[in-house]
Amino acid sequence: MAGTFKFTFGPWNIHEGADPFGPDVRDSLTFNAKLACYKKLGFDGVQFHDDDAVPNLNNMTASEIAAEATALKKTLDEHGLFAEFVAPRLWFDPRTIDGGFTNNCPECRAFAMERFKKTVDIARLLGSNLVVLWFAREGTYIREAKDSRLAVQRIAAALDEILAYDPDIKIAIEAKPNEPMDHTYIPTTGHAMALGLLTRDPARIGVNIESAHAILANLDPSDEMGFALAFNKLFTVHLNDQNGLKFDQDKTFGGVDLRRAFNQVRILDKHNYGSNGEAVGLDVKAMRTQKLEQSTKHLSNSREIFLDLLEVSRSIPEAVIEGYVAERDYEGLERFIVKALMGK
Ligand code: XLS
Ligand code: MG
Repeated sequence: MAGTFKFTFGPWNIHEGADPFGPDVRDSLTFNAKLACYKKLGFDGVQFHDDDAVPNLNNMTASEIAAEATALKKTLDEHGLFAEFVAPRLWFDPRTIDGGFTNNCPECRAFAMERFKKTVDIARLLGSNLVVLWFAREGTYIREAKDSRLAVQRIAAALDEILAYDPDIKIAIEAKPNEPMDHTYIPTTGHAMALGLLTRDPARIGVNIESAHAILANLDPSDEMGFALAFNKLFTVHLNDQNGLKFDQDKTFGGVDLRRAFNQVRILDKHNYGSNGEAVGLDVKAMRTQKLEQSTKHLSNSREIFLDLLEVSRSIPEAVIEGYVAERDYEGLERFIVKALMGK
């Protein structure tokens, strides 16, 4: 049990509370006001979308983007924060209405590729060699709209082009089975890892496992993590929670199923997660009902729940678990674990 844990989140995790059925309910915090929250909430680093880092990047030249990213790196240094990764926001622009790399329109695909390259440039200037790729609109509402074989080949070609573009960049694919699409291509960790095999350097393709996304695929997040760990491909995580098969909730880590959260903490800790610099990202969303003054609690709570579960996990003598396992007494083991979780 030797994980080393540093915590990160993205500026989008402090938000105004709009949902598809209603507008903002909280005032916006400026980016600098958000940055000032990180250390206070117990966090060490920042996750970025490309336009969180350089707003308006579509209308800027390469040197303007570089100047802004360089200035941001200085600001991060002043706050004592590091940039964990940058992710291209490929789901907002009119040109990505039907996806980025799988778009049926060639000019739109070219836009996605250019944007992804800018994301890589920004990451490097922020001192990170990691980009995260969540596939968002790379999927279909109806199957006939795209050819699924061609779509996967196009995504692989895009990854391959990025690997060639920067020889040190690593790509963490964040798989999610649905939302906003009916079905998204590359819906699970296994798909993401297999996709890497179609590129020039599979070693630089890994995954970002989000708890809620695994749950939406009806899979157990800790087993997904174990799968990626077995291939040394767990480049980062997005911990949160999810109450069943519905819209992506991004609930506070451990807020729905404490034992499922416990097992995620445990598998990470058991296999020295963090020893190669990996961070624990918390992709959580405040409830719309939270007042502005309390709208960062989901972040500090998620981190504290992680650390509480770590304490529980580390307090459990391995020999006791091994004893139950040796007897094949899994009913006994179940009672023992539930007691530990209840502090008994
Ligand atoms: C959406 C994803 C997204 C990524 C970052 O479901 O969780 O927020 O984490 O691009
Ligand atoms: Mg996420």
